[in-house]
Amino acid sequence: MSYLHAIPVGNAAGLLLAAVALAGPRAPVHRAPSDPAAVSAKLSEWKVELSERTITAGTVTFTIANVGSIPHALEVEGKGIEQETAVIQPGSSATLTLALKPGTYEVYCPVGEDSHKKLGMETHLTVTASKAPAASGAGESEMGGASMSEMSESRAMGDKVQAIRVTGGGPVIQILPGPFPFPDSAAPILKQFGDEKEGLESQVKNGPYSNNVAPISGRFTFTAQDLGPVRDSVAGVAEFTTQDGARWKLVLDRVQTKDVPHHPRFGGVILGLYYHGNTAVHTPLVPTINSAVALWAVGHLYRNGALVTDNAQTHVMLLSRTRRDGDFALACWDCSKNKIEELQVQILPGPGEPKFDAPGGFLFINWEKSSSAKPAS
Ligand SMILES: [Cu+2]
Repeated sequence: MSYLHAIPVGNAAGLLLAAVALAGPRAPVHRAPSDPAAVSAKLSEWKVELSERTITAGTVTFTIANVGSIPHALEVEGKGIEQETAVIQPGSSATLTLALKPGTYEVYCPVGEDSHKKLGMETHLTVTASKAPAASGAGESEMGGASMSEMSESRAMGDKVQAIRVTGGGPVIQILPGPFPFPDSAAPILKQFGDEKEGLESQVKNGPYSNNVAPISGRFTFTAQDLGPVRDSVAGVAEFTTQDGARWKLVLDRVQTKDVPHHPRFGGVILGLYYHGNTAVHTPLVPTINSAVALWAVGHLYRNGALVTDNAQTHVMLLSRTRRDGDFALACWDCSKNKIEELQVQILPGPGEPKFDAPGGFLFINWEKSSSAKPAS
């Protein structure tokens, strides 16, 4: 995913000045080092920003401000330490004082059983041996650079799955236009959507997120790789016959990486994401879900063997089950704890292209009991 690379490195000299200013009045704690470190942390949706990326070993006091609009907290984990603040309300602050040994620590928001972490509220802090002083702005900058490349490396080489193969299974349904069943839950979230609000509000009344579904047939298999902001890739084919008897084929071509407000695309593919619903990330007209993989891609779309477009805008996710057995009605506004087995593909025309020959002009297909695996390399 692209979070790591999207974190602003900041101005090293400015950060150093901030650290000096903060370190001033602090009372010494029992550990010996001459300079207890001070790190300020800012929490917001959906990031954790630290004033320092690298500090020296010893006592460190984190001053944590929640500058976001919902409650957050801060946890520091590594080298046998796992300490967190209480929940911090928006506009409030907290402090956390720890004795840190040299090493790399994960610093994240533990709220929502790691759901905030999955949305990006995660960063790292490198603690170096205490004899290396932060003597100058230039020195600090070099250390910052080193820690960034170390982090990239550990992320790339870690045991985190970087690729996933997904196979659609179980009942297949086509979702047709209709009203969204949780308009009252979505309304306060929609208020935050600015220019997009109007379009989304019309989708509340008659959009693609409805209980109006038709059982169909089809298959879908794809492989996606999460390799950073520009190297993500996807390959796969979906074939299905819609309720009107038309045979459709979608061939995934390449990922779409361009972010739009409220719709980050995470470099095209993201493995593990908590979003939609009440998160204010992507449309709230999908219930709140966890996804094993979410991707945005451009595909070639065919109808009854004839090319419709080479520019089909495609959103795919393998997500927490949102629909119930039997009638496949949306069963929950917060579905994030349900089993991840619903495979969803939404296909829209490219910019400026005509609507598809399908109800509502879009294609929205679910495979209700799907599975995923690490692809054989
Ligand atoms: Cu949080």
